Amino acid sequence: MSAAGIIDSDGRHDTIVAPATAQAPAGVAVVRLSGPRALQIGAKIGDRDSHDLSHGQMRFGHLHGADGPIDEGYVVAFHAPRSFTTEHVVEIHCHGATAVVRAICDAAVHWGARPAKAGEFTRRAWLGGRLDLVQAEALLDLISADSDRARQQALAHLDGRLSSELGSIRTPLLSVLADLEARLDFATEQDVDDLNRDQLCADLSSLVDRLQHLVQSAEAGRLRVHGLRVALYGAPNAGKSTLFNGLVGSDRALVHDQPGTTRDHVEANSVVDGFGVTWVDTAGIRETQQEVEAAGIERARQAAIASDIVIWLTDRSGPMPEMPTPPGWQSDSGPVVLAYGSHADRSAAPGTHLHHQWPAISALEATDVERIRQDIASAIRKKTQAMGDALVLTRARQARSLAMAAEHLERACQALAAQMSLELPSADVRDAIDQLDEVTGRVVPDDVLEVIFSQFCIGK
Ligand SMILES: Nc1nc2c(ncn2[C@@H]2O[C@H](COP(=O)(O)OP(=O)(O)O)[C@@H](O)[C@H]2O)c(=O)[nH]1
Ligand SMILES: [Mg+2]
Repeated sequence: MSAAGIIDSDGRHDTIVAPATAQAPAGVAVVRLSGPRALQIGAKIGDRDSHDLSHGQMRFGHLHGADGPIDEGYVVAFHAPRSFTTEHVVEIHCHGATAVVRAICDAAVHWGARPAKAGEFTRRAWLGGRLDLVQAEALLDLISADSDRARQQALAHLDGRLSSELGSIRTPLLSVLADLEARLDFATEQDVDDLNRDQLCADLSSLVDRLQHLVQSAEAGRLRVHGLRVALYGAPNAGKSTLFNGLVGSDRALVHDQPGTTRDHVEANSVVDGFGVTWVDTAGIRETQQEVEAAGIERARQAAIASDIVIWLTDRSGPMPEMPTPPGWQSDSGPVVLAYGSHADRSAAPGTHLHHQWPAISALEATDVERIRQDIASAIRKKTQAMGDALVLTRARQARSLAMAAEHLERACQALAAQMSLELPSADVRDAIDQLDEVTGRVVPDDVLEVIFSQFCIGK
């Protein structure tokens, strides 16, 4: 359970190596080494004496492997503990050819390093006390940020704002626990009775409020970091694929006047108002005997359920078909549904009249597409109103733990109010602290750690 307990099942005293930059032809790539032998191995590759690798100094020269020169480039060392991992770290800046990067990694392995596992550099930074777990997760979010909101949110957590809020909840809990334990261990009946249970309950309740405020912010935080899914939904030929292409800004989905063209759903990403949006085009909903189309329609329903916002299109000029209603559209927990009447540029089909219940749009008109994008932006703003500040949770893991911490504290209050033995509130306060510690990583089960660090790629 403890940090100390996991140090060495995977050989923390090994020196690890991995490319720190993405593997693709590029002007420059960086290979990173960390561990006790990093300086010696880096010096071998840089073909110089390890004393020569002073902290933070870039050294230019040939880069060598066991079989001779590989490239020319820079070697820079960061001496423990003044490095990202708090160990000796060496970075080798070489040309970004995959063959060069591979040869440098091979050379490092030849001289005693081993290839790093996913997230292992960050894991060592955490073990070295450089980051807590909230910050390690923020780093992961920053590395994969594809919108401004995601980047700003990750940076706020990397700065430690959430960690310090959790710390300011933990500190008073520790004194409450110490007080309760002292009374249990050493006190006479008289001392126990001295306890101002009402005051203690009031203090705990204000901490519960702060925890619950954080838990409620988790939905907004998720949208900020991971973005939203917006699904297009409706009958065949409503113009979903045309609108999808307009929103995405390229001809990603096939458009055809034959109904039932879109069968599998098609996804594309863009940014709306600083938020990452995944647009999902889906198969038109209708009764069908065709097995493949029916499977597509089932996927469309699933996509609508799994989305945050549904754009529901109906051809306002056509004979009104049975309107395929998006699943869960009127439930509180379901997606926000924005309905439009499409084909606004057309007159009504013979024998029918135009349907006026929805805002009229033409998927072929750039101004209408822009208007829908604006509607989406305000729907996103409404969904994320709660998050004026950076103090939001960004992971389900964090929300679960803090909700449990709040529950423990509520139980502690109930036990205090009911004049029960102090052992009960004491155990609950301790459990609440454990939950906080699991979020920041002071105490964290190994399997949770595995999940967190395995989300990183190799070299991070
Ligand atoms: N006049 C007009 N035609 C449209 C409009 N939107 C789509 N279409 C046409 O309607 C047909 C079906 O469009 P498509 O986007 O494939 O519909 P989907 O089945 O809902 O994906 C195609 O021929 C489109 O060019 C529109 O707003 N106005
Ligand atoms: Mg389509």
